[in-house]
Amino acid sequence: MMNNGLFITLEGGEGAGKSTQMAYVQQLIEAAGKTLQVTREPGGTDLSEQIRGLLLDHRQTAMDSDTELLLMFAARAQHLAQLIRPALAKGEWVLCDRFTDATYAYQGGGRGIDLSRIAQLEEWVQGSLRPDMTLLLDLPVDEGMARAGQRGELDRFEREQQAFFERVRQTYRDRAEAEPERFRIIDASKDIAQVQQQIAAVLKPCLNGENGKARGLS
Ligand code: Z5A
Repeated sequence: MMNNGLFITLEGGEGAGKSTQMAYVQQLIEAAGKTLQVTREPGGTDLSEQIRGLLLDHRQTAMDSDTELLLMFAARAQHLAQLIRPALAKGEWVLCDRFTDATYAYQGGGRGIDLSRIAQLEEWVQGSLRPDMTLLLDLPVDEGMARAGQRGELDRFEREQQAFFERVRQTYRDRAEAEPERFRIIDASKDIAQVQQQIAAVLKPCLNGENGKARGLS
């Protein structure tokens, strides 16, 4: 029987620790003997990384919200076609730093675009493909901003105000509440080692093959 790889996404607000924890998640999955593709959004392919450059460029102050939304899905369409779907079709695992939940959180919650419009694009670009598991690194916005504040030049999203990030966080939490079978909420306010312990605990069943499922690669 074909061994199904899982599609796992990491989500969270500003400074939640995704970049810090990606390497740990990668290490856990690879140590369990799985073949893994590690990737990110927006980005993951040459073309999608070029679109990322446009999206994050702080000089693009005139970018319309609809343009931003469509660029996110344009980058995603290429990423799915070139990397994510081929990997899953081969039975490999895919670990992605952000995916469509970020679009609901940032373009929906943050920018105020109607969530039903995002759902239409999701259906068009992804068909039935959804992550098998989403780890949501959740922490209060001010704590995340304080952590992220150590950085140098801020990108177009990092220049947003606290109210924007509060809406982002609330949208993530609403989605996690609506889909408890897919989301695992991680308390990201704990120290790095404690966050890792929570991640290891929620991933263990999948790594032991107790949480596998057939995926419709439409
Ligand atoms: N975006 C969107 O709008 N719509 C979409 O559909 C998608 C994305 C897919 C790029 O994302 C932007 O794209 C993003 C949303 C938008 N913009 N924002 N904001 P990104 O994921 O590439 O960039 P990011 O969100 O800016 O990541 P980040 O702010 O770097 O956060 P992070 O990766 O979660 O944090 P980190 O770099 O791991 O940690 C931040 C600092 O905290 C660092 O100094 C760490 O050492 C420290 N840290 C980490 N964990 C801890 C703990 N547990 N305790 C104490 N300190 C910690």
